[in-house]
Amino acid sequence: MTGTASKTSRASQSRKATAAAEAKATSKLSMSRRSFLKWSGVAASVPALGGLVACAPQSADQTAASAEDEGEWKPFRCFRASCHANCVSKALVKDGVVIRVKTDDRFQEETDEMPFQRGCLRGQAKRKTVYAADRLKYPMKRKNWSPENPNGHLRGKDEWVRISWDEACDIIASEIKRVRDTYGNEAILRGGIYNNGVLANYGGSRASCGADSYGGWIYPVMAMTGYSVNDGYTTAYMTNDRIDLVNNTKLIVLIGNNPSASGLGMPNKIFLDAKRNGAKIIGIGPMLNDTFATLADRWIAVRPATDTALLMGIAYYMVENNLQDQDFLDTYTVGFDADHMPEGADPRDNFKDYLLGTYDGVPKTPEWASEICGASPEAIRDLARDMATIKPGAILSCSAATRGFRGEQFAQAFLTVGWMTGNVGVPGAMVSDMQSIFYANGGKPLITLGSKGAPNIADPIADVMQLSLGVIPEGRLFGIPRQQQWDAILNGWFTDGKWGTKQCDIKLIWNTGKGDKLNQSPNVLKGIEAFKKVEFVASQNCYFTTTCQYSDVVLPMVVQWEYAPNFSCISSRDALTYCSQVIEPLFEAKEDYEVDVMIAERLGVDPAKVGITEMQTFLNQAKGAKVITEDGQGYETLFTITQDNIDEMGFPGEPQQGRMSIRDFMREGVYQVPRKLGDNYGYIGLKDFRDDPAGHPLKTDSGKLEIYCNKLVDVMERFGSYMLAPIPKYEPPQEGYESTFSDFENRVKGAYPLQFLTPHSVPRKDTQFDNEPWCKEAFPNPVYMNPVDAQARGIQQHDAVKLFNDRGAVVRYVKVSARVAPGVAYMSDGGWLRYDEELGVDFGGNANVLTSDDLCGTDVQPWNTVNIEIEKWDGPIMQDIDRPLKIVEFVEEA
Ligand SMILES: Nc1nc2c(c(=O)[nH]1)N[C@H]1C(S)=C(S)[C@@H](COP(=O)(O)OP(=O)(O)OC[C@H]3O[C@@H](n4cnc5c(=O)[nH]c(N)nc54)[C@H](O)[C@@H]3O)O[C@H]1N2
Ligand SMILES: Nc1nc2c(c(=O)[nH]1)N[C@H]1C(S)=C(S)[C@@H](COP(=O)(O)OP(=O)(O)OC[C@H]3O[C@@H](n4cnc5c(=O)[nH]c(N)nc54)[C@H](O)[C@@H]3O)O[C@H]1N2
Ligand SMILES: [Mo]
Repeated sequence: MTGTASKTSRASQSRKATAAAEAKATSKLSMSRRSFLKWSGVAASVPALGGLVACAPQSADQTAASAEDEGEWKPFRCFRASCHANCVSKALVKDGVVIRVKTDDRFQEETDEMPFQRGCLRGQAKRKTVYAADRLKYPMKRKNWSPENPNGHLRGKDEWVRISWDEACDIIASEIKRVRDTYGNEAILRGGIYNNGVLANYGGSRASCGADSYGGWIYPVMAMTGYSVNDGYTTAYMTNDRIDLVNNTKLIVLIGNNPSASGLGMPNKIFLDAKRNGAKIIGIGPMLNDTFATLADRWIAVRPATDTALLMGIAYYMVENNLQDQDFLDTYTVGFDADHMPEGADPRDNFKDYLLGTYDGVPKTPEWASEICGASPEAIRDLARDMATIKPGAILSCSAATRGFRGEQFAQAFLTVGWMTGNVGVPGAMVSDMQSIFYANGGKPLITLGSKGAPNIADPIADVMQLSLGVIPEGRLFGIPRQQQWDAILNGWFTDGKWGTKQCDIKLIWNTGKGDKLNQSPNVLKGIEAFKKVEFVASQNCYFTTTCQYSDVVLPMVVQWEYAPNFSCISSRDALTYCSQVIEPLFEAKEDYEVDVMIAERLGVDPAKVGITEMQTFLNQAKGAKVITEDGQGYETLFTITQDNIDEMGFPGEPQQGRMSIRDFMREGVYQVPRKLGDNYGYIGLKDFRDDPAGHPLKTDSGKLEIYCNKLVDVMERFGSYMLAPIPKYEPPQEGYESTFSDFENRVKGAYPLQFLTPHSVPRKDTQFDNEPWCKEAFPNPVYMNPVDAQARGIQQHDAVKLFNDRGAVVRYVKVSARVAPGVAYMSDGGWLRYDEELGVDFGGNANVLTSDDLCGTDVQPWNTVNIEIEKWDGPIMQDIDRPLKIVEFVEEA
C-alpha cells in the first residue's frame, strides 16, 4: 500500500501471523552456517515468546527453568545511541542464543541506599530487534546507481543488489576520492555530528550541526551563570544530588519534564520518594504527561512555547506583592532592577520595569499572561504564591520547552523567575534543567572511567566536537546549521552566523555515525529532495532505515548485543553499568570502526589515526576507572585487575588493586556507590557561591547570576538568526500560538490553527524500536487531540485523520483526550517515514514531515513550535502493527 514499503517487504501482514511469517521471510534469505545455527536456535524458542503477544504462553516457566541451569546470564544495554537511562538488564544465553531477559534483581528489596537500576519494556523486548527479519544482513548497492549515472530520482524506490564487503568499500572509497579530486573536500558531507577519523585525515568534510536534545537551553545557561562544559552537564552543576532532593525539598515545579517516559530507571523513583516525603509537585506544560499524571498534585496546562509569558505573569504577581527574595536578588544577581545593573547598561533596561510596563506601557500581569499561555489568572497567582512561599523548592525545567523558535527566551525567563525565589545554593533548593535526561541527581560523578586512549581526531573543515560540547563559537561556526542542511544541498548556500552567507556544493553524503539523519532532521520531505540531488550517498545501519532507503550503498552494522564489551554512558552519578558481548555478530554485520579501517586502507589513510577497537576502548576505560573515596575528597581505583585478567583479556599495564574485581563487575553488570543521608557524597548546586559570593565569583562578566546578560546578546549575534534582549522578554515565536491566527488582534484563526508537539515516546528511543512489534502493540503511536478540537472538526475517537501544513502530510489514527491542552496536538517523534508519493502522505507517523527547517536561534531544531491543521482522512490506512517490515529482497545487477 505505501509504495515504498510494498516493494521492499515480504513479511507478515497480520499480527497473528507475525512469528510464522517472520520465520518464513528469514528462511528465504541465504545465511552463513554460523548465523544459521544461531537463528534456528531462536526459531525454536519463538512459539513461547510469540504467545505473549497473540495467545496463552506455552509452559514458558518450565522451559525457562531448565534453560537457566545451562545458560549464562549476561548484562546488556539496548542502544548504541543512548536512551539516557542507566539500567541493569541481563540476557540468558544458551548455545550462543538469547532465550530470556530480565532486569535488575540484585536485592530482595531495594533501599534508598541501594535502589534498583530498573530496565523498561524495551529491554524486555530487545530480542525481537536482534533476531529480527528486517536486520540488514549483507552489504548492498542500489540497482540503478553508477558513478556515471547516479539516477538520483530513483532513490527511495529503486531495487537492491547484494554485494561483497570488498566491493562495497571499494565503491565508497573510490567515490570519496573522485568527489574530493573533482570538487574538493568541501563537497563531502558526513552524516554524524562527530568527527570521522577517515575523513578528518583525508582533508576533512563538512558536517551539519544543531542543538537537537538541548534546544535553546545551553547558551543562555552558559552566558547567565558562567557555566562551562568543564563543569559537567548543566544538571550536574546546578542541581543538588538525589538524596538532598528526596529529603529536603518541599515544592517541586516541573516545567515540561517527563522522566516517567524519557528518564526511565531511577529518576521517577527520586520524584516519587520526594512526594512520599511530603513534597508538593506541580506540573506545567501542554500535555498531562505520564509524570504529571502519576506524580503531580496539580497540572497547569499552558500552550507550547508560551511558558515565558506564564513566567512573566508569575514574576509580576511576586513583585506586586513583594514576594520575591529581594536580598538574594540584590546580593547574587545583576539586572533585576535599576539599582542593580551591570556596568555600562542603561538602567531603564532592567527586568522589573519590563514586568511593570514602565517604559513599554504593557504591565505583564497574570491577565496579560493568561491571554497568551492559556492558564487562568488564578492558576498563575496560585503558582506564584506557591513558588514564593513553599521553601525550599526545586524549580526544574526540561529542554523540550526550549526546543522551538525563541526557546532561548524561555531559558532566560526560567532562570530569572527561579532566582527570584532565592532557591539557590541551599539544601532542598535548586533552579535547573535537563532532569528527564540526566537524572535529578546533580554533582560531580562518583565514578569516572579511564581515558579511551583513542587518537585525537580534529576535522580541518568542520570540527563539530567543539560546538556539540556547547563551546561558544569564537570567530566562526562549525559546519552547516542543521536547519539549513537541505537548503545547502539544494540551493548551494548556508548562513555562517554573523559572518554572512557561505556558498557550498555538496556532492556526496556518507552517513557515518549512529543516527537516522533523514528521518530525524526537520522537514524530511525537503531532505529527500536533497538526497536525490547529490551524486552518491552511503549509509551504515542495522536496519533499512529511512536514511538507508534513500542511499546508494548500504552496509550492515552489528547491534549493541554483538559489540565487544563496553560501558554505558554515565548519566547517573551513582552507578556504572556494563554491556557484555551478548552474542556473536549475525550474518555479515560489522562495527563502524571496522568500516573506517577498510575505507582508510583504500584511501591511503593510516588506520592507526582513525580510531581504536571497541574492545581496546573498554580495556583502557576499565583500567583507569576511579570511584570516589569514602571521605568524598578524592578518587581511588575502581577495579581489581589481576595478571590472569591481563593475560586473558589484554588490559594495558600492570595488575592493580581496586574496590571490585573486574570479573565480578562483568558478571553483575553494575557497580553502584551506596548512598545515604549525611554521607560525604552530597552536592548542593552553587553552594560555594551562595556561601561566599566574593570569594567564589561565577565565571560571568559580573561574577554574579546575570538576569541582564550582554554575553547572551553577543552569542545570539554570532549565530546570525533572531536576536534576544539582554533581559528575558516575551516575543511571539515563529509558529507559536499567535501564528495559529491569520488576525491575532481579532482572534481569527488561520490555515494552520493547531500547535503541534513531537515529544519522545515510551516504547521507542527516538527511531529505535519503531520496527519492534511488542512495544508497538502495547503503545501505538496515534496523534493526540483535545475533545474540543476534535468535535469542531467532526472527528471521533480512533478516526483516521490527516495532519498537514505547507511542508507535508501524515496519516494517523486519532486519540481524542483531555490530556492535551485545547488548540494543541501531539504525536511522538521517531516513526519511520513511509511516504506515498502518489497520495502525498506519510503513513509511518514521521513528525518531521511537518517540522520546520528555517534557521532557528542557537542552531536549535524547533521540534515543538509547529503549526498544523488536522482533518478526517477517508483514504487507506492500517494499524502500524500490521504494516509490513522493511525487508530488502535482492535482485540481479542491472
Ligand atoms: N520531530 C522530532 N525530531 C527529533 C526529536 C524530537 O523531539 N522531535 N528529537 C531529536 C533528538 S533529541 C535526537 S537525540 C534525535 C535522535 O535521532 P537519531 O540520531 O537518528 O537516533 P536514534 O533514533 O536513536 O537512531 C540511532 C540509529 O543508529 C542505528 N545504530 C545502532 N547501532 C549502530 C551501530 O553500531 N552503527 C551504526 N552505524 N548505526 C547504529 C540504529 O539502528 C538507529 O537507526 O532525533 C531528533 N529528532
Ligand atoms: N522512552 C524514551 N526515553 C528517552 C528517549 C526516547 O525516545 N524514548 N529519548 C532520549 C533523548 S535522545 C532525549 S533528548 C530525551 C528527551 O526527553 P525530554 O526532554 O523529556 O523530551 P520530550 O519527551 O520531547 O518532552 C518532555 C515534555 O516536555 C513537554 N513540552 C514540550 N514543549 C513544551 C513547552 O513549550 N512547554 C512546556 N512546559 N512543556 C513542553 C512535552 O509535553 C513533554 O511532556 O529523552 C531521552 N529518553
Ligand atoms: Mo536527544
